Order: sequence, then C-alpha cells, then structure tokens
Amino acid sequence: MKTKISEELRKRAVKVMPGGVNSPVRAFGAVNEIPRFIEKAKGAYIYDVDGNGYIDYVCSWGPMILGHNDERIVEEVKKQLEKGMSYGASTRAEVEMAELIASLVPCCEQVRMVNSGTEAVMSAVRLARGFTGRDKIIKFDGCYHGHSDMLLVKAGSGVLTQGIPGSAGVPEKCTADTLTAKYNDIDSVRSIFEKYPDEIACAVIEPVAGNMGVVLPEKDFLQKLRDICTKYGALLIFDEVITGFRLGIDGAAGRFGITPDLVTYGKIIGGGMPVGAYGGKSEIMKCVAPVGNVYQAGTLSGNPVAMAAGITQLKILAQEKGIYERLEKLGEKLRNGIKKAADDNNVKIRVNGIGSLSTIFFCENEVKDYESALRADTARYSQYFSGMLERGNYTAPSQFEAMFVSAAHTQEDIEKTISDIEEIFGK
Ligand code: KE4
Repeated sequence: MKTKISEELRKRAVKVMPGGVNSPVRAFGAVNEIPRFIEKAKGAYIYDVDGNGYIDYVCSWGPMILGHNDERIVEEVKKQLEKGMSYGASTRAEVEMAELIASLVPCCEQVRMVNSGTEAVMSAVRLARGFTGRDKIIKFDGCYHGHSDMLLVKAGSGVLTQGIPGSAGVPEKCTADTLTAKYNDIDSVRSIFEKYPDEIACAVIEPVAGNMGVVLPEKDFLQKLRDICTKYGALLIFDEVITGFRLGIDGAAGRFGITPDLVTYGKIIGGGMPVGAYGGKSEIMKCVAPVGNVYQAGTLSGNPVAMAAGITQLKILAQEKGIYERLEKLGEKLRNGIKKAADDNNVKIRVNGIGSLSTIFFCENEVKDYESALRADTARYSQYFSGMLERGNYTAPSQFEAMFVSAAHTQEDIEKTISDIEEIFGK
C-alpha cells in the first residue's frame, strides 16, 4: 500500500504539532502504522492522500452517522454559508436546535449549545455543583468525558491508550473531589455515597461505555445508579456524547428507560461540525448564566453553520423511517460475522456491542469494566489493525475505542470486511 505522501506530511506535521496531530489518538501511537492523512470522504468511505480507499469504521469517532458528506447536510450548510458564518448573536437556528432536542429527549426541557463534548460535560458538572452546592463528583474507571481537569482521572479513550493514569499538569487539588467507582459495580457507588452522604453533586457516566472499548451496562445497573443518586440528592449525568442519537433517537436514556437529571451531547448533533450541548430539566438549567449564577459561555456556541449541519442530521435521524433498524442490523451482522470468523479460526476474542457500536477485545475474559478491558492484548489488536488497514478497512487505531457503522454502510461493505477479518484471523 502506497503511503509516501502520508509519510511526507507526517514528517512536516511532527515539526509543528505535538505528535503531529490535533488529537492524540490520531497519532496511531498504539498501532504500528503510519497515520493515514485523509484527503476526502463520501458515504461509508474515506480516501487518503496516497489515493488509498477504506471502508470507514471510525466515522470521525461518531458524528458521521449518515455517512460522510450527505448531500442533504452539505446543501443546508451551503445555504447558511451564503448568509454568513458567525454573528455572535442569537439566531433562528439555535432556537430550532434547542426545540428539536427538547422534542426528541424528554429529560431535556432546556439545552445549552457549546463547541465540544469536553465543554458539554465540564459545564454539566459545574452546573451540578452549582445546583446542589456540593463539591464531590463520581466518575467511573475507564469512562472518558473529555479533557477537563477534574475528569482526567482513570479516564478512557486516549488517556487509556497512552497508558497514563491521568494527566500531568492537573494539580492534585483539581481532582481531590473526583471519586471513581467501578463500572457495573453498584456496591462501589454505594460505598462512596455512604462515606459522603451529603457531599456528592453528581455521578457522571457513559450509559454505554465507548472509551474503554464498548462496555455495556449490566442488567439494572443504570436503574440502581438512578435510584441511589435520587436517594442521596445527587444529580445523575448521562454523558451521551457517543450514544446520543446513535442508540436511537432518544439515545441510551430512551433505550434503557432511565431519566438522567442532565445529559450531554456532542458528535452527531454537529453533523461533522464542532458542536456539544448539555441539557436537563428547566429547574436545573435555570441556574446557568445569564439566568442563574453558574457561569458558562462560548464565542462560537450555536454557530449557524454548525447548527445547519446538526439540525439537518438530527431531522433526518428523527424522520427517516427504518434508519435505526438498519443501523442495528448492520451492527449485528458485523458482530456475528466477527464472532464466526474467530470461532472458525480458533481466535480468542470478545466482541462487545450494541446497535451500531462494537469493539473486538483480544482477550478470552468477559469485558465488563476497566480492569477486564485492560486484560486485552494490545499487541494483537495492533496486528489486527494493520491487517484491516492493508485490506482497506479503517478502524479505531486503539483497542480502547469503538467501531462505528453508519447508515451509508451496506451489507456488502460488512461482508467484505468480515471476509477480510476471516483472512486476518486465518493468519
Ligand atoms: P470532545 O471534546 O472530543 O468533542 O468530546 C469528549 C468526549 C466526551 N464524552 C465522551 C463519551 C466521548 O467519547 C468524548 C470524546 N470521544 C473521543 C473518542 N472516544 C474523541 C476522539 C478523540 O479524542 O480524538
């Protein structure tokens, strides 16, 4: 496979950007490959600067749920561009976006747009602290909620990929009030609440974890978490930056029938543009400036171009019949095909997944939390990744991420990838 131009670009990139990237996971640090510099994308496919084409299972880490460059989204973005890019003033589009999210997600009576998932979760945690007047927060080992100081504790995604417990540059006092519990272990949550019965502002969780690889909540875990937060007067925050509008139009909250107090979004609601959001009951959201005294702001929050992309994508997801059933079927087909390929070749893996989200763990044990995810063989994952890349499948360059499928993927794409995986496992 030709990678000459990617290699040339990488040589330039590392001179002027840390690790040659604007986000660590893109550096391919955990896999032994040259990062492919992407030139363009369409539907389920991306093409690198050397002209290699790939079936895309990263989908920009989730946003491109309809596939790349859906004409309907491009059309609306172009229309907005004719009218201007940013005003720093209120627009009709922001109202439409907020009304749309409120109409689709029952727990979201009010919503505030921001520019990333990090900002969304950081702001939601600040709001929970402001609303309850409490300082301590609970997060779960292996969950990643963006890179705000207080949440970089035993985080997943790039932090886990880098194999670092947290981050340098985060003073101990910034994380002193961040308590970590074990995913799927409600006793670990209960013991924290029993120790600090009236000090916990919130528990923040990925209702389906995507950042230690995909890890599903075990039966009743989320309901028990909901109940214990209610019992102690702590807010439950669902970080749905990945799962929001992916697991269904009402996300994990709708799929599992749990009502969080606050929910955060990113990725899909931007349609490929930089967008995040947090929302919840008006009673809580009214604490946010300028109405309340929990401050949060953003120059490009609710940017009209980003709103045009995000509103169009959400409307298609809400209106197009059968789109989620299609995503479910594609995800199931992929997982079943991978499992069969592993069985046929006596390769020991675990495949976790739900809907259009999947992860292959290279381990024999069940993966249900941070510790069990860490048992995966990352060297074997790296070999698998290279095998996928050279056969034209672009998947997550880290064991601790998710594989995404979009509505643009076809049965044939999945079949092609599965036959490639059979070949890789056969070796
Ligand atoms: P951003 O600030 O990257 O938009 O969102 C942070 C975030 C918050 N919450 C969850 C559940 C997330 O998954 C993320 C970001 N996800 C990673 C991929 N696992 C983004 C990819 C990257 O860091 O480059």
